[in-house]
Amino acid sequence: MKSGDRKISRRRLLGSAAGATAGLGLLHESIPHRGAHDQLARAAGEEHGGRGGGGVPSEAHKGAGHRGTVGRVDPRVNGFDPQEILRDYDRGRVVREGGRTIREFELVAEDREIEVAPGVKFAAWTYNGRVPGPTLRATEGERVRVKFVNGSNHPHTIHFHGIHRDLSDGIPGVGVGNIEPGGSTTYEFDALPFGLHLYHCHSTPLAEHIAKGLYGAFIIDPEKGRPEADELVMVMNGFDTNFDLANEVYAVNTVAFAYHDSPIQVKRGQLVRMYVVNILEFDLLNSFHLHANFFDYYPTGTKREPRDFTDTVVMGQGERGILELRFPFTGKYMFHAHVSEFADLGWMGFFEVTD
Ligand SMILES: [Cu+2]
Repeated sequence: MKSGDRKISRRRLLGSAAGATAGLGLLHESIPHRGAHDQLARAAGEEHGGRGGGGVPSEAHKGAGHRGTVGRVDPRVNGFDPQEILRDYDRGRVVREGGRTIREFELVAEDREIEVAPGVKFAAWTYNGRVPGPTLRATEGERVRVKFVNGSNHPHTIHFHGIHRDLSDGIPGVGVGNIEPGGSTTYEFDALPFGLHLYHCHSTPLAEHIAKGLYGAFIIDPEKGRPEADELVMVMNGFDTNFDLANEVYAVNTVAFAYHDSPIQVKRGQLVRMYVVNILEFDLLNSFHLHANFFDYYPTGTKREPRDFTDTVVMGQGERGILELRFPFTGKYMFHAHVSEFADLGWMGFFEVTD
């Protein structure tokens, strides 16, 4: 292979079927991730050292023993905390009109610099100042009314996944179309079907408007509800920090290694329900793998019966699903993208299970 072939760009790989087939082996090397690798892996050396003797070190359940970052992202600087995003649901304001329940939400687009890994700043576009935007939650059959205010310097929309009229679809050129800076509109539709959906900006260039941070999870609960559980929202995302149309940082809920540094606390034996959304841009696939356990998997959450009993799910862009499980043992259990490169670049964390 000529050395010049190695400079093939990720965009060109994806743009050509023949190139993609021939180039899959090249993909990893051709992604300009080196700088971020070095930056994110700096801490790895110390944690891996000094345990050559075999046997389980006494601190095995305390230390992660895996690469992470030097330092932490201060949630006060970002104005949002991945730990809180996990269990933070916006159920809107309920009003009754003509015998119907209406849920009113308000989303404001805002340009805002956020920190996605310690010292790694990203000029984000946000809904309500956070990435991902608020997790909106309604019940099947209710009316949803979303007031959208564009406080950003760019035109934006909100496009909801679901079943609704074209006029409420939130895309340029249909209905109210793009909302200009300083403008506002209201989207209204019925909450259908029940399941796990998402919302995101649909202005062009589309990949940029999504990758900058304008997205969030949208849960429609079945009318009869779901069994009581500890419910967690995980939006799998990534950040192109050097404008090369590829991600340098990967995460769940935006901050690289957030749940590596502060494991998600869950109780042994309790039903845990994860709402997992893949909103990654620039990479065709993402995945979710859990260690030492299996889960029931409900793709898009639209059926009452699980499709799979597995420990790994692969998701394309915009795919999402509900994962249900119980942890039978106490301890620390890793979860990460089984696209292993993403795990090294931030998409890795732990559950800490206690009695
Ligand atoms: Cu936008």
